[in-house]
Amino acid sequence: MIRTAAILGAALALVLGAAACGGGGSSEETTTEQATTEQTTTDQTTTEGGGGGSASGTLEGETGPGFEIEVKQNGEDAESVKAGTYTLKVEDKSASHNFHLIGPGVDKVVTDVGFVGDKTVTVTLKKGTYTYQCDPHASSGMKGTFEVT
Ligand SMILES: [Cu+2]
Repeated sequence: MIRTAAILGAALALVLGAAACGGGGSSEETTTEQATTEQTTTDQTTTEGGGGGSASGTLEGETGPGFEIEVKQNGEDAESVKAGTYTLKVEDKSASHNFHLIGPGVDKVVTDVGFVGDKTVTVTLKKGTYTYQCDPHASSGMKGTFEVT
């Protein structure tokens, strides 16, 4: 009799359970609020001519058409004007007259005899008395004065 040896092979089954890799860390989103900085730029540069508290403004001169000459400030006859730098606008209405301003630091013929029209100049007025005149007729009284304080 032939004996058959039965070989029992043992099978090893290795069951590797796949480890589920769940539950990952949730990343938190951090929202940083940015503060809004309002930049209000108030930068008004006031330029005043002369500085040191001196005044500025406009003076209006007029000569002619008759034998009249005058200087006005704010529409009124200039009598007392504060020291400072002024725009002097002269209206010359006659070819027979001129406009000449004389005073401390100023000796300016703004319009000539023969000229008719407007001329604008800048004058720096200091304390003292200023005379405006028409040269050919100053001796006849075609002149005036104002004080600068
Ligand atoms: Cu004149």
